[in-house]
Amino acid sequence: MPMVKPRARSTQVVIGCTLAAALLVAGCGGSDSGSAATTTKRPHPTTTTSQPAGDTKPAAITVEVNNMKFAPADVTVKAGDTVTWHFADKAPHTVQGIGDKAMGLNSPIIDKGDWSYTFTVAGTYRYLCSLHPEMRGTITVQ
Ligand SMILES: [Cu+2]
Repeated sequence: MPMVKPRARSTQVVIGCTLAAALLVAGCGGSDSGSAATTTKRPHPTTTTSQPAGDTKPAAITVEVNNMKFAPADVTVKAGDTVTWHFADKAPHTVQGIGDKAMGLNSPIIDKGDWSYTFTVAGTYRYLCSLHPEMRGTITVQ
């Protein structure tokens, strides 16, 4: 099978153009993609089972892991919600559940980055950092 050597120079040019295009897009991107508030008043009462948007949507909750602590340490979520731990400390940490109930809560050792867990069963989940057991938090799932 004949080997075709990639032409490094042209590849770099392509990457350069792509970056430039990306920067241009980012620079011009002024469109507000945030969730626009939907109309709250409806002239006609909506029928029965449809729930207002937002109530059933799983929430995204972030716990900051920094300065040797979880913040907020105590979080209350609904069943089905996903909690993301955002690791940004100088030291690596873990999220380690305490007791049988929280056994599934078991992150690797993370230096920087995110780790998420979706809570599907109601209850109280206590956890700590296995490297710094004084770092503790609680997730209450309703
Ligand atoms: Cu730690």
